[in-house]
Amino acid sequence: MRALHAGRGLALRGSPCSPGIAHQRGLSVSTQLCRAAGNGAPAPGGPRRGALVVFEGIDRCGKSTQCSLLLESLQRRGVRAELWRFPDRTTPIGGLINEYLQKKAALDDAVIHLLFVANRNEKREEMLRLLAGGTTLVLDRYSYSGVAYTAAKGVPHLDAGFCRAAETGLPAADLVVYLDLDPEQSAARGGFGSERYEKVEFQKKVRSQYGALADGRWLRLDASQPAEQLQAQVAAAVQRAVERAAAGEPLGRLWDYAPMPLPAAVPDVA
Ligand code: Z5A
Ligand code: MG
Repeated sequence: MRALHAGRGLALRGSPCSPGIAHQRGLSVSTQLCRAAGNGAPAPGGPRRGALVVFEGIDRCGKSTQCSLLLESLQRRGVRAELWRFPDRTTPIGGLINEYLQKKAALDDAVIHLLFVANRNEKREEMLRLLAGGTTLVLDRYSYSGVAYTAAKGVPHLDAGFCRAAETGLPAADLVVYLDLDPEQSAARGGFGSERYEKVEFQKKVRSQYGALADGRWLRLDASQPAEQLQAQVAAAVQRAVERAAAGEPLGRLWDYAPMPLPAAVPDVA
């Protein structure tokens, strides 16, 4: 299964005509897909914002499997969507994180934590621009991993409060799909054990941190169900989140869900 991860960190793009692709090629995002600055409500006659959907859970619980199935299902329904992974191992910061996770580099716990935070912040602007332009983003891990994994280390100065504060300024997910699985079961799935945090005892602590983070925007699913069964539940919940976002529900910020201003329209120079 690890072979699937050769491109870990690569933003898996959605429709080839998505604004992300245009941006990747150095083109500006079409004004048609952009929106005026505001509180998240759709501009009159303007595009509807996309939803921010995040998958979380311990190692090997099935996040990447569900993310891919969801992307296909959204695209089949004509929803413009992109799949991203955090950490994004393709950036220079992501490269350092990759070295750390693969145990090729040792880093202080605070330093690696802040690198994960920086890795999200280097994608923040693009994330907001795509959401504002109507693209739904499916994220394979995000800030919630940042809090759960570092807090699970039990380092006194890196508790959950510290970790949450470091995420300030990033958008909150409209929906967190939390795939809950017993670490013993996830370990039995194969491919478990090669990276730094892949130890059953540590994953148990991470699971407990996730339990403390969950709120009303989380959909907790029993990840021991067959993948197709899980996907049906995921798709239904995501559909509702996409509709709420399109109807003008403001994007919230971490951690209080106060409305987050979306970026102003990007001029079309293409
Ligand atoms: N980390 C952090 O510390 N701080 C941060 O801020 C962030 C991350 C963002 C990144 O790992 C590590 O970085 C992670 C947290 C930390 N460390 N750990 N642990 P990652 O995201 O690159 O990898 P992962 O999520 O930990 O593992 P994974 O291998 O990508 O697992 P997955 O995506 O959840 O599972 P999967 O690849 O979809 O499936 C795993 C296997 O189970 C595979 O053989 C599937 O065929 C099988 N599978 C999938 N679904 C099912 C079902 N439903 N039933 C049975 N079998 C299934
Ligand atoms: Mg994965």
